[in-house]
Amino acid sequence: MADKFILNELRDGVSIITLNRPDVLNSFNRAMAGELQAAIADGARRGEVRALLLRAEGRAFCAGQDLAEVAPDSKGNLPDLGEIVRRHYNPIIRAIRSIEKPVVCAVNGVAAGAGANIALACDIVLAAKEANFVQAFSKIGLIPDSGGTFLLPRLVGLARATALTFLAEKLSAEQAVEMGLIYKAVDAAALYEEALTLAKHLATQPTVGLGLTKRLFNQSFSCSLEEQLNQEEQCQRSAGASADYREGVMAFLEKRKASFTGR
Ligand code: T3D
Repeated sequence: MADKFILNELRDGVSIITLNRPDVLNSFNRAMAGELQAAIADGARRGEVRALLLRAEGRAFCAGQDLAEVAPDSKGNLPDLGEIVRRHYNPIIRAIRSIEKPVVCAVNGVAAGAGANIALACDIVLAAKEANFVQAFSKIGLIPDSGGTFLLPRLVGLARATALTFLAEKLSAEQAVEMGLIYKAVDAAALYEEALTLAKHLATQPTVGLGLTKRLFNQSFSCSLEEQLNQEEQCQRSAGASADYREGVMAFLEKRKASFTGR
């Protein structure tokens, strides 16, 4: 991995992935999208990675697509944005939602367009109180990609999802918490430490069970109750066969702190 626009550091079982194009508010060019895909794939592959933390350098979290890269050329020709979504953004959202490890996101400043929806795809989102979320797409005639049309109605309901995307107004971190869009708003100075502490904590937890829980949540909106109950049965069979279940139960009975290994 080039490690130019995305930094990736492993600390205490947490892959800390940093968006690193602060001069353009961490907006995505092609290389950065590829590097983020590679960093998440690396986290999925490596057994020592038990949780991921997505964060950003500078004053912004991410301003979405780098618009300089997709502007009309000198002849007025436009790039195929569907192809960009297919190659750059869809793989990122699929990777975040399908990795069966917890993904924490620390939103330090503005999260706009694909930048907002990449944050919202993460499992637990903390944001600085000064941060804000903008579904910026409609301002430039686009649709809310990067999972926006899937995630937003599920997170906040259709009425709010429609208003947020049609109006493209900035939503403060505290409003985002009130709407159920994100988990928590914290003081800016405490954001990184709090998010890292949370990710490190998750990395010590029974991550097989957490991963299976994520799998079940992913499918729950498109399954019937009957299908979901059947899936819970299967996933509980897997969770119940894990070393972490054995350890959790024995630790409880022996009145000691459990030591989970993610197996
Ligand atoms: O390929 C495809 O297009 C399909 C996929 C689309 C996915 C998308 O994400 S579409 C949405 C793209 N993003 C946007 O439309 C957001 C554009 N940016 C803004 O609306 C504002 O910059 C913000 C609300 C994010 C922040 O506003 P503010 O006032 O805090 O900062 P600013 O002054 O506007 O920006 C600071 C600099 O960053 C500025 O450069 P300069 O003047 O200092 O040289 C600005 O041009 C640059 N910048 C901000 N966003 C982008 C950007 N440069 C390139 N691309 C950007 N998205």
